[in-house]
Amino acid sequence: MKNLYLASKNQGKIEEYKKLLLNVNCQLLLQPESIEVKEDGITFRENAIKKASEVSKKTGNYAISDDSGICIDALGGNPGIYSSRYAENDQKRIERVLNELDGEENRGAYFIANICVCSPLGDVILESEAKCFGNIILNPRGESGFGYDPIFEELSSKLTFAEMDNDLKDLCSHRGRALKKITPELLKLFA
Ligand code: ITT
Repeated sequence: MKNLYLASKNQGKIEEYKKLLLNVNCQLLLQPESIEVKEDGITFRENAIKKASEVSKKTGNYAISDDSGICIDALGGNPGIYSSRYAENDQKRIERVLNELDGEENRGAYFIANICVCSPLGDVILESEAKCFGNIILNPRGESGFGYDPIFEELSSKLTFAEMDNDLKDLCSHRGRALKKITPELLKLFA
């Protein structure tokens, strides 16, 4: 069985990938603490490529990365690529967004995920992107998930990501749908 490093230190993402990759016949390994990737790209795609290629080159194994974030219409697409750096923790990031949207009627937003898979030599072999549309609600709802989940109400279900069980979030989320697009290739790669 081939190794696949998950190029992420985000515990919320790690839990989701452990489940999303269950059918792929790989040994899923976590990014070694010693590897720090500087996310200085100006697009989600650039950062995703950087994370997967650095981790694959440094470990000599396949690596999969995910650069994601929430883009809010009334904030001109912010926090976008700065989603994880918008404040010092999830609660403060949520407070900042809610404050910035205070009195704003346009609450439209989307989550986006760019996934990249690199070969053991650091070459990009698979890429995928997906978005999930919704609205930023006035008061957080739900206990599951991570990050901005409690304030993002998905458009069709009217549930926040934090109110969904894992299966439902995987079905409609940016991450779940981006991964689904490349699942046939992943299954072949690790067959
Ligand atoms: P890694 O780079 O180590 O994977 P990170 O948290 O820095 O971790 P990103 O740069 O991709 O990852 O930032 C993504 C941020 O966007 C993440 O920290 C959350 O705040 C937010 N985010 C992404 N996907 C999310 C989701 O499904 N639910 C809630 N928030 C999400």
